[in-house]
Amino acid sequence: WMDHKKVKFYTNAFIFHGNKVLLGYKKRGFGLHKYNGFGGKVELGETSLEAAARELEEEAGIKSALKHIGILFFLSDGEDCAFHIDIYRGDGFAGVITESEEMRPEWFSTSADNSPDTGEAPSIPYEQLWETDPYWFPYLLLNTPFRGRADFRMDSEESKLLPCKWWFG
Ligand code: 6OG
Repeated sequence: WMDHKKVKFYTNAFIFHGNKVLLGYKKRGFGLHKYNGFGGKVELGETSLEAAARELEEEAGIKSALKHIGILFFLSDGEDCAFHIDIYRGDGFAGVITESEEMRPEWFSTSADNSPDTGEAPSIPYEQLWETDPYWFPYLLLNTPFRGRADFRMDSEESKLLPCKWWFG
């Protein structure tokens, strides 16, 4: 039985520089008040890579040679759409990082320990990412391709969609 009739395609791009990763604090819309990579919906007539580059420039003001590194597939109870998210990694960037109406970009340290060489960058705020991100972030940080799937279900206590089954690797 298949009750998810449509798949929506999204992108998410993470920019690395030295031992830091750039995340955006979401100021509006989906994933409000969470940190995430830069991305959005793949529009009709563009490829996923084109969408990723466009969204990175719209939301952070920069360009980067993006490399496809992961695929996420999410199903949610009560939604007739499944989500396919292409994850991209960019090492280095061109342009000036600019806050947009949607995202406030901030650097975070990729080293587990907060050693002096990471400068002032705080460590990755895992508690402010999407719930399943901590499962695949290690692959992203190690520059290792990955894919994963999670099923979200309405949690009656927290009254929000939370992952109930997942697999990443
Ligand atoms: P707009 O509709 O605001 O784009 N997105 C997720 N990202 C992560 N890391 N984990 C999830 O777990 C996500 N679900 C959706 C895809 C929405 C952005 O949110 C991402 C898009 O980049 C559930 O333009």
